[in-house]
Amino acid sequence: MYLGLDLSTQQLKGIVLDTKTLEPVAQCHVDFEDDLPQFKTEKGVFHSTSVAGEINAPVAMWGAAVDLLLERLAKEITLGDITFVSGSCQQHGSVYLNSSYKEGLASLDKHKDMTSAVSSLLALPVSPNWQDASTEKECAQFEAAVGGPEKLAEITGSRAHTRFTGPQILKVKERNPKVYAATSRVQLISNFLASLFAGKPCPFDLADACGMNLWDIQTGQWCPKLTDLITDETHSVESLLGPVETDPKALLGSISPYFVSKGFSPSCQVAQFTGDNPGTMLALPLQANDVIVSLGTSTTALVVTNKYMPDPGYHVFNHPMEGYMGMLCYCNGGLAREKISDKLGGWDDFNKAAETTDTVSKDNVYVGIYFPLREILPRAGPFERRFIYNKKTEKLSEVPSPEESQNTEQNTNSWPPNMDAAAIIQSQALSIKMRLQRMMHGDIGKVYFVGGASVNTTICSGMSAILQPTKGAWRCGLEMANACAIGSAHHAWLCDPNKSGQVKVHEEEVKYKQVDVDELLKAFKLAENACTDI
Ligand code: XUL
Repeated sequence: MYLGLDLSTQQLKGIVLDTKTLEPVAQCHVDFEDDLPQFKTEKGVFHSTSVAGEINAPVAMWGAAVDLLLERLAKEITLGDITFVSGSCQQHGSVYLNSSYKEGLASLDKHKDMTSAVSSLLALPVSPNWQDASTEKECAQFEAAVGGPEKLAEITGSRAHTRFTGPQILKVKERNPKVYAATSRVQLISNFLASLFAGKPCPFDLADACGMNLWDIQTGQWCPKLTDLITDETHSVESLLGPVETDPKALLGSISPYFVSKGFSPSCQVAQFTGDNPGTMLALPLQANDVIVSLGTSTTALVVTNKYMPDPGYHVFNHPMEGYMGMLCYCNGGLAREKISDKLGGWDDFNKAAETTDTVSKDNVYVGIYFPLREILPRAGPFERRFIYNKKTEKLSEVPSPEESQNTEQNTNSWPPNMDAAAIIQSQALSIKMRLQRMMHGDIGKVYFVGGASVNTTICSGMSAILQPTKGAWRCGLEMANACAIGSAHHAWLCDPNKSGQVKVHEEEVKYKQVDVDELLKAFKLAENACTDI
């Protein structure tokens, strides 16, 4: 059996697949807030009360979660039947290891549990979380070091982002020098978790290293101008970061004795662990230009690309197997739609409104932009803004919301109350379409909808009408709520030299109506420009 792990913000999930059929035989999860209340996190993290935007997670909690997950899995399967293990972990978070980490990793089995074993390895008990926004100053230093955001994106695949690991390490170096002095090695969450399973320090995974703002994607090396920011006379690049494994199928070794004592076979092999977004790419059999739209709390669009086309407006990583992947990450996804649904009276009314309202009329195009949180793509908000574009004059005018409008009589310049449902679905998809066009060569192939809101056919149809995939739109439903854990189990399978079987997708085609995408894109671009402050 293959074990795939997903260490996400709020949970640790494990899925076990049969080696022949690749169908799930067991799945379990541990919820950090509910199952591990002793760590006192709120949805898996701590929000600092003293440093603005600082968000951390306790590292030992993940050790406790591993023990509990395996205890739960052992009730459903024989752990000794697992032949390969892999994992996908929340991206960007860094783990600061102390000077005895090598011996510590080699002797995890001396500890009675993984909580104390993990604690014994750390120079800093917490890991900066991807939701952290406390490193604006360090981001400016990163962009300045190479000559601006475009240049940084060209080198590392992304402009500087507060959650990215390089700016986070610089923050520890500059604002917490005692911890930095006590740190011998910094890992990502992915190679840290892999190191626990392998019982030795593991290299970075290539795809996940691209989320650090430190790795030069084209030369395949750490970028010296950037690593110079975080190293000093006692922390060389080699000792602080260590190597990056560039072969995604390279195995890390046999599972550590700690896990053998829990019932694993000593011959169980540890494959590389990667980030959750690269891991999700392996859940489905994607071809170049196929897109995964993950509809969760946030929305992410993931695409397989053959060509490296960096831009400060999105992320490019090495694909977890070969080539590249592009990623768009929006924080206004599910919650923004839910706000409109609440206003319209619930999901049935939202869906009906979306299905029965046209955003393109004979004269006008209606575009709404809904950012209840400050958005990453583009950096704008928080606000809700509504625009009407006149097709003849090609002019855009901003209009008040139906609630603000004094105008009780509907006229050509007012926003119909039911318009918001269709407009939010479309503007989220238009933003993806516009940015994908810059990132991809050619048209979108297949679109797969995964994540919680992929069960809503109206949302999937509305988005598909904008994305217009040439090879169809597909919904993978609730099964793919676990896409990330499934992706890591597939990674384990890909690394098995004796593998058989093939990935099967239980997909359902999404039907959609034709809309005038060109007019909508024209209006959307003008509306987004009117809203963007940077
Ligand atoms: C991606 C990102 C999140 C995390 C947590 O850049 O920050 O998707 O990986 O899921």
